[in-house]
Formats: sequence, structure tokens, C-alpha cells
Amino acid sequence: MSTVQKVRRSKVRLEEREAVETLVRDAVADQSVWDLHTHLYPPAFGSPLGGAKHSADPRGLLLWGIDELLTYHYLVAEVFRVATPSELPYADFWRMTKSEQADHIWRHLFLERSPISESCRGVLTTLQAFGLDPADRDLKGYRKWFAQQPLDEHIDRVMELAGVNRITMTNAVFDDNERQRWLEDEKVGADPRFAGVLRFDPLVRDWPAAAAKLSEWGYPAGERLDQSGVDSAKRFLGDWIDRVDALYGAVSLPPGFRYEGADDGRDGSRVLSEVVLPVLAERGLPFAMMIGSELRVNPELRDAGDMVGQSDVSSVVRLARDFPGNRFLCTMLARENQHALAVAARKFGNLMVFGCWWFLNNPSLVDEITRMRVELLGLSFVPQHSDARVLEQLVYKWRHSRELIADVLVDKYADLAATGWRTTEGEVRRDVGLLLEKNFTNFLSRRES
Ligand code: HDL
Ligand code: ZN
Repeated sequence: MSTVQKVRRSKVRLEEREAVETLVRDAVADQSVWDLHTHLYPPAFGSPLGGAKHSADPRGLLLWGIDELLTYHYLVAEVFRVATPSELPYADFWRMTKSEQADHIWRHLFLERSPISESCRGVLTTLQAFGLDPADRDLKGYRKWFAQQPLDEHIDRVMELAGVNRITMTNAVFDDNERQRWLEDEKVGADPRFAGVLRFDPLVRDWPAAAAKLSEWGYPAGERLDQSGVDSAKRFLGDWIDRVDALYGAVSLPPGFRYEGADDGRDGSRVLSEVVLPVLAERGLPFAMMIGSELRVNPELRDAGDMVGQSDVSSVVRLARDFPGNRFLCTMLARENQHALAVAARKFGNLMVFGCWWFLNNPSLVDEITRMRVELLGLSFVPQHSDARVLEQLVYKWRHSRELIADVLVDKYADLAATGWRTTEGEVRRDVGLLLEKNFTNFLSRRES
């Protein structure tokens, strides 16, 4: 809908709308963000690229630079649609070096076709933000520039360009690479720019496998979940929440996840009600559920092989209702679940909806979902997280999201103006501060009754 149509529809005068537009866009552009879910790490976690000032660490967890940007798993999925496995077998692609994979993706998705998808456009937004010229199409030159960036300063620069003042990690304790680093150096996460989050999917998704690992790690637990297994798992969670200094606990759950009461016969439901939620409530920490990821539907694609499935909002409702002493952060992966999830949040103040996750992080869906959430939840939700896996993605994911969030807010404040209500600049900045930072930080510090 054009601005003129919007003005006509909202009956607000054009100059008034333009004043609202300037005010809102400035407020969104200026507002710092605490990015509540990423897969980023401080340099101490090692970096495969190595970079000018950092020892290359092939197992490194901090991904950065143009080759990592181009081989982001979203782009791997997209390149196999055009250079199909019959032309380039999966195994041959995975045998390539990172730069060879990046060259392959650059050729097929940027040169032989216009880089029009959201993931492709993101790479170009990022290059442009660093002052590199995408029109050059000079991949060699981009590589040279990134290799010259001293990593620590580069992180500061990226956060400044993205307007992010704190990066929340995903510390997956069942991942050996991640766990070993904490056991070798308890201070590995001590970088004030980053905050820890304990991620423990297997505990809820696959108790028998998790129990075997717990026993290996000195927390004896049997395949059949009994009281001693519950006690071990609680001790394990407590030890790691403290080691990581976790802001919240998190799991990603499949579309088939169900919670129908602690005694619904599911291991996952007992682990939630007897282990996870009591330990987090005791520490006053929220529990984040990211629901709807069907893992490895195409295992050949590795990280790019996951799929979306519709999930059960009623299970989220039951958890929010049955555990009033816990706080729940929740995001769902299916577009079809978004409306019911927002309505669920209207019912429970201990349920905070966040982000346009993964396959939803596209302009058409971010606009639709954010508009719907403002209309249903006002300012009481967290519109976005980046989910960045490569450091420099913070730049494009937040630039793209800020623009979309501002688009929605301009319309909403213009609609408000049309009623005769007057909103001051201070009030708009206060509201935007809630959406992009304070709703999350307030939710972290709130203690439920
Ligand atoms: O489980 C998750 O945290 C997801 O965000 C996955 O990491 C997914 O692969 C992803 O990168 N989404 O953006
Ligand atoms: Zn993620």
C-alpha cells in the first residue's frame, strides 16, 4: 500500500505522517539491541579462519569472514537447488575447502543468477556496511579485506554497525567441542560483550541418550528416568548453568513436541517438570523453547538439512499455566503457529514471545508477524533476534529487521495519530527501547511470585 493510500486510509495528514515516520525511524535506528539468541562466540572459543591476529583453530566455534558468510547453511541449501547433487554430489561439495565452497556459491547464486534471496542479499548488505562495494563483485578483494581485520576490533566494529550492545551465545553443553572448551578453561566465556545461555536439547528430546552421557560425565542416570536420574540431571544442570553463568536455559524442540502434564507418560514431560523447570525457577532464570524444527530431513545437507513443521501451541499454554513460578521465552518455526502463539501470550504474563525465527526471518513474514503481534500484544513482546551463526551476519540481520520493524511502527503510530492521540518523541523512544532491549532485560530480572 502506498504512503498516500496509507494516509488516506488512516485519515492522518501527509505532513503529520511524515513527521511520525522520521521520528519512528530515527528511534529504531538509534536504539541499541540485546540480541537474545545467536550462535556467536568470543575469540577465546577459537576461529577456523584464524584471521590476522588469531591462531587458526580448525575446531573453532567463532565463524567470521566472507567465506563463512558465503557458506552459511542457508546458502548451502540454496546452492544445491541450482547446482544439483547430480551435477555436484554432496560428498564432493563437503570435500571442498571453505574457499572452494564459497567460490562455488558465489558463482551459482551471485554471478550466474541475481543474489535476490534474503540470505544472498544479506551478504551484500554486510559488504556495503563495511564500505566494500558489492558492484565490484570482487570476491578476492573482499577476502583480502577480511583477512586484514584484527578480530577483536572487528567484533567491536560489527556490533557498532549492527547496533548490538550484547550478544547472547548458545552454549550447547552436549556438544563435545563446546563442553571441552569450558572444562579446559572456565573463563573461556569471560568477554563482557557476550552472555552465556545453556542449551540442552537432548535432555528433553532424548532422555536415554542424554542419561548415557550424564553417567559418562559423573552424573549417574539410567535409561529409565527414576529419582536418582532426576537428581543427577538437576545437579548437572545447576553445575553448568553456574559454569556458563547462563542468562536462561534453552531447548529446540520438534514439531511433535507435546506436554500434556507431568504424568503424560513422556520422558520429556517429566524432565521438564521435575528437572528443568524447578532448577530454572530456583535460580530465577527463564526457559526458552524454540519449537518446530524437524532435524536432518536431508542429512546430506548437514546443518542445512533441517525442516519446519507445525507445532502444538496448547503444550506451551499448559506449561505457562502449570508453572506460574517459571518464565518462558518462546518462538515457533511455523508461520501457521504465530497467531495462536501470540494469543497464548495474551493469556500468560510469564510467556514472552520472541523473534521471527530461521525460515520466518524474511521481509514478507517479519512484516506480517510483527504487525500481527503489535495488534495483539502492543509493546509486550520481543520482535527479533538474529540467530547469527557468522559474526558479520549481525550487521545485515539487524539492518534488515530494523527497517521492517520501523515500517510496522510507522503505520501503527500514524494510526494512533489519526485518533487524535499525541505521542511524544520521548514516548516513541521509550516504546522502541522496550521492544529492542528492555522487554528482554526486564523479563530476565523479573521474579515470578
Ligand atoms: O536450533 C537453533 O538454534 C536454530 O536456530 C538452528 O541453529 C538453525 O540451524 C539456525 O541456524 N537457524 O537460523
Ligand atoms: Zn539458533
